[in-house]
Amino acid sequence: MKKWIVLLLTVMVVSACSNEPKEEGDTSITELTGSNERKNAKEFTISAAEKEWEISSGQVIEAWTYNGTVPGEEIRVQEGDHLKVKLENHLSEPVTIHWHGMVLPNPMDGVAGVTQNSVQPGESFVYQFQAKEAGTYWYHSHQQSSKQVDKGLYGALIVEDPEKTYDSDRVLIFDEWALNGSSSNGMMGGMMDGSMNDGDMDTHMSYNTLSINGKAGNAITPIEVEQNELVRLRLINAGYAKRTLAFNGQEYRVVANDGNEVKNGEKTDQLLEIAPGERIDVEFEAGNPSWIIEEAVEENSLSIPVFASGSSTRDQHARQAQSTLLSYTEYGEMNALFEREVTPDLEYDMDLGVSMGMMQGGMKFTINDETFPETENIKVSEGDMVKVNLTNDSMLDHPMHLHGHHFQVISKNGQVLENPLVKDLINVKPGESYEIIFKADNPGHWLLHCHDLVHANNGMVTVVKYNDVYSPFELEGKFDNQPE
Ligand SMILES: [Cu+2]
Repeated sequence: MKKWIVLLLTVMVVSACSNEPKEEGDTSITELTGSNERKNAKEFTISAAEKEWEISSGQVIEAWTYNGTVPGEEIRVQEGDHLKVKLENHLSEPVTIHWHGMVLPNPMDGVAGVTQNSVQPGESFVYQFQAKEAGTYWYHSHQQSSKQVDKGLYGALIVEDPEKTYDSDRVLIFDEWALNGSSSNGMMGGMMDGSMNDGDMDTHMSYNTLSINGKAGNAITPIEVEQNELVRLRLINAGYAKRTLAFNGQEYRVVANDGNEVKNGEKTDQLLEIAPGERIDVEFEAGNPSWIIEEAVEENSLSIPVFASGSSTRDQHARQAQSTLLSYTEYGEMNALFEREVTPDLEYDMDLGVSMGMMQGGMKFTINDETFPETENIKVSEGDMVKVNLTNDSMLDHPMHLHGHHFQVISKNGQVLENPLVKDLINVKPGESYEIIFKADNPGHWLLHCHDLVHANNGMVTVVKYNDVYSPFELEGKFDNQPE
């Protein structure tokens, strides 16, 4: 009797967790390499391990790190380089690395239970792929990512263009932490005085400390520039909450959006918003002797001093209020992937919702009222033009990220965009809708999910599945694969 129940339960668990069953003639995603070993590959070893990390003076956290630092060691290569990265796991829990924003072969995408098994403690995994397109990318664990990215398992991946438009560049990675004994400014202060913006209050209530490159408060490293230097800032949001940055009168241009070049953008000093998972590159000409970039919504929560070397006024930072927000849908020019009028082969509606549920924490984050893995998959055939209609009827932001492809934003709130906007993450705010379109030109199983990783962990994930390929990996199972 008991044995019978165990067997029944096992069958139920297996059928609930495994991917679509293999069909006759299907190809395993593990055969979709497209990137064989190269003799001249640039080699890196990334070691995941626990580390005490001093986030600010006297404040030490138990971080999970790639190569001992938060963020993890920066990986910087030239466009066209082949990479060979060995991930070694010295943690007590399984991990992976996902190469966020990179268009690469499916088995290299680093999603536990979808494109690989999670890398067990004491084991390693080798990622090999070509950095085909210059841009700002980042890497992070895609095993229990809501927990592991939060603990520090992320870093920058910079692919340099051989023809640089700038004199020097700096990478700024934003994150937030729940620390004991911090000041009540920042997130909590913002909530108290009502200055917090729409769509952002849910999962971040206890996150009271904002960081840049793993440092908070006075520990944040100032940006030192040369007079008249053209400086590129590569801004990456590795956190759960969007950042709104004030440049305090310093004019800048946006030059890349999710790693894709933006041309002919006007100089502006508007507020700049960066959603979770998003990457925005800006350039400015150093003229102002001393100024600050700061968080505009949560006052006094984050500031980065910028000063020209040799300047004697480095302690007097220019402040200049600005209240309008730069709109990416109405800024600059990008190379279109498709004609605006392209006819899709397939169309999917995705209604993004939030409801009280029976899951841990009480909140469910849904796609068409379902939570992962019960969400409907997006089934495509190679060559299809796929249109996805994203609608957010909830009160929270949902930064939706597609793996393995770029997409073009066709319209926002029913208004067709005049200039193409090419991204791999679009932050859908409360009440907004976007039509996005991508070409199914990279076979495999690819996640499309909310990059507020708490939302992903509580359901807001689906998978784009190419017909004729299958994944041999399963959720849960003996590798405890948990992509979200
Ligand atoms: Cu979300």
